[in-house]
Amino acid sequence: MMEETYDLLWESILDGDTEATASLTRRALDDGALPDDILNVGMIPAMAEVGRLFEAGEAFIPEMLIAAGSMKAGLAILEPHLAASEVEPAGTVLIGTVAGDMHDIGKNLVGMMLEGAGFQVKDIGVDVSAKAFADAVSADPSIDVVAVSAMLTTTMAYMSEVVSAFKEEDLYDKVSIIVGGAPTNPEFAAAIGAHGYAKDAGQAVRLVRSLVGGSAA
Ligand code: B1M
Repeated sequence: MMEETYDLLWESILDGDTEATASLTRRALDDGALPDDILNVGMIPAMAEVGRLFEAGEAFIPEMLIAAGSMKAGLAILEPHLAASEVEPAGTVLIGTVAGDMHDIGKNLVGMMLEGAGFQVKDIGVDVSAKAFADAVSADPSIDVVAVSAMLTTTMAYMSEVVSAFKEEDLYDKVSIIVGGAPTNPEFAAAIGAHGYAKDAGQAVRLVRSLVGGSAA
């Protein structure tokens, strides 16, 4: 029965049917589905399928955009359930997507999961320059970790400029810079001098916990 809801959810995201995505997400929650399952079984595979269709030349930018809109509608409903933590903030994470890159769903999800794990999250948005990342850290000494997202092979290279800016501004040893996003990998992270790499939102939470320590649940 839950499979049927997940199938419909998948379809609604591919169709860009925002209302259906929202109501199916609510239905799944009402029926007792775990927020993680709704996300990982119903939603993320739909975005992977949109990406596959785009690559195959069977979907185009408008289709990717409307699918993203639906996914966001579902995520907005899931958010309070993913971020249902009552622990004291164990650290502060600045998160953003690098310059030239507009993808924000993965970044938003990582931010939500970190909040759910008890961290304070400052989201600096998309298309963020190395200087803007560094300035944000200079302006807020409470930031412990900087999480940088990139979804394009063309923009991931820019992550090394973020690391360089932190070295130049003498911030590299004050915070941990961690990277993630589909084209990135641990070898790349190590090569550019990032302090860590996370494949997905769950790993990002574990990584931040290991870097910051503290008692976040
Ligand atoms: Co774009 N796009 N897109 N797109 N888009 C991809 C990424 C692509 C793989 C599609 C494809 O060809 N199969 C491809 C990149 C190819 C490449 O570089 N190798 C691509 C392309 C080419 C483009 C354009 C260049 C297309 C064009 O104009 N010709 C263009 C670029 C625009 C720009 O940014 N300058 C473009 C535009 C767009 C839209 C704006 C239409 C839209 C984005 C809307 C939005 O985000 N608000 C869009 C979408 C929706 C996608 C796909 C279909 C879905 C992305 C997504 O939201 N996934 C994507 C295909 C795909 O991913 N299979 C694709 C769901 C999300 C939950 O997963 O983002 O991977 P993800 O995040 C994960 C992990 O990666 C990780 O954790 C997250 C949660 O588990 N993670 C982190 C992410 N950030 C992290 C940070 C961390 C840690 C983990 O910090 C430590």
